[in-house]
Amino acid sequence: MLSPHALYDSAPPPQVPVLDIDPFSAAFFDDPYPAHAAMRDAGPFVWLERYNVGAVARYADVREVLTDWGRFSSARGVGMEDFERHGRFRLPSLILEADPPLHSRSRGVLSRALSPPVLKMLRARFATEAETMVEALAARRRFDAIADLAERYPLRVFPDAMGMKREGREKLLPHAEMLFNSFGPRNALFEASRAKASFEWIEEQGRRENLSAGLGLVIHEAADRGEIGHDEAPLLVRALLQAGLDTTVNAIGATLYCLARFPDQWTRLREEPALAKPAFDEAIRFESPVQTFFRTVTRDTEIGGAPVREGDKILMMLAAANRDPRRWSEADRYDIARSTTGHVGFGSGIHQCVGQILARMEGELVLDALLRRVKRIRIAGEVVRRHNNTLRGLASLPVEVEPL
Ligand code: 4IA
Repeated sequence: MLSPHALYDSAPPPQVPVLDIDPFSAAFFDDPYPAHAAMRDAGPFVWLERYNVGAVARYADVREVLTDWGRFSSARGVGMEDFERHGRFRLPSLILEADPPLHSRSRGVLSRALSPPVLKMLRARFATEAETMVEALAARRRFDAIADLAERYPLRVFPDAMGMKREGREKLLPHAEMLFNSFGPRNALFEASRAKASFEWIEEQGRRENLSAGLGLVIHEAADRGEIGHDEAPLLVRALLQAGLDTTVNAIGATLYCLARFPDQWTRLREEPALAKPAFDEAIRFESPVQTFFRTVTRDTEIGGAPVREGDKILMMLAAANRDPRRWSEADRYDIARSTTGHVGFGSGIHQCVGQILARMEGELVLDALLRRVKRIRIAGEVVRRHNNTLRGLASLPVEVEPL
């Protein structure tokens, strides 16, 4: 059945399995795992008839699409809309929605802005904030692991690190909510979040006069050196503001949800606190805070022997790849001691998350602080899921902790 939000009317390519799955529906968000398995088992390349887009869900094929930017382009948008057919509803990102050579130049600037020596200077402040926050929460015993920690911690450290002005910071998460919904269809979820945010506001935040010392100004300084245009700097600051907050919120949220749900893994982590970083990465594999992204096919080709046509959109099921039993043993088990190398929760190839060192630093510091203050974590109320076309996470996770 065709969705009222479908943007394409192309027929499925011959011999490609056609599925009636809607990866942007409430039922899917509540339990995506049976649908992930159905998509993986149907074949290497499948067709989603509700939207008339292709999809890959097996690890090997998701990796293939992620790592071949020549055949699978980002420049026509990584959401369901094709910039060439549907126009641009906002200024495209100079990094996310670009191919080489434009992408490479943007990427160079952002990876220098987020390089290990820069992040090392942030680490002490990030650690102190994690300690202070967790100390107060441990004393309270009962709190909401999402609102009071997974959201509050990145909101405390990230806008400051960017050098963002104080006024309007409460708009960052509603903006991200809309942005990540906008990669899917124009469904009710997107419309509701659009009513609460604006694209103009985020663009202004990247302008030099709205920034003080921090990562944002580092990007403007790259423009002073001629590495990028002065008109491009605000858009690259926007990229970090859009990509750097809600993702870490949901990654930290996923980690806390895993450790509260699987107490044996919390015990294991207490025995070996050096597993904090792997525990965070395994939560990203297990929950995949960023569930999906699209590419646009640049020329007729094939995936796993199936015909793939120029101009079609392909949905990459990152979350399904991260639990593909063809790649992972006991894929549905959260295991902090496993090797998570190769998970696609941060993507793969030239677009792989440029902020992953910063994200891992935040995750590790929150866990370090918890390990120093907390003996046990248990779920102490109703777990409420948050629905978003791209992000997977919770709206509420009431917990009770036993302080050390
Ligand atoms: C950008 C994939 C997600 C984390 C992301 C969102 C926005 C941008 C980049 C990445 O605006 O460039």
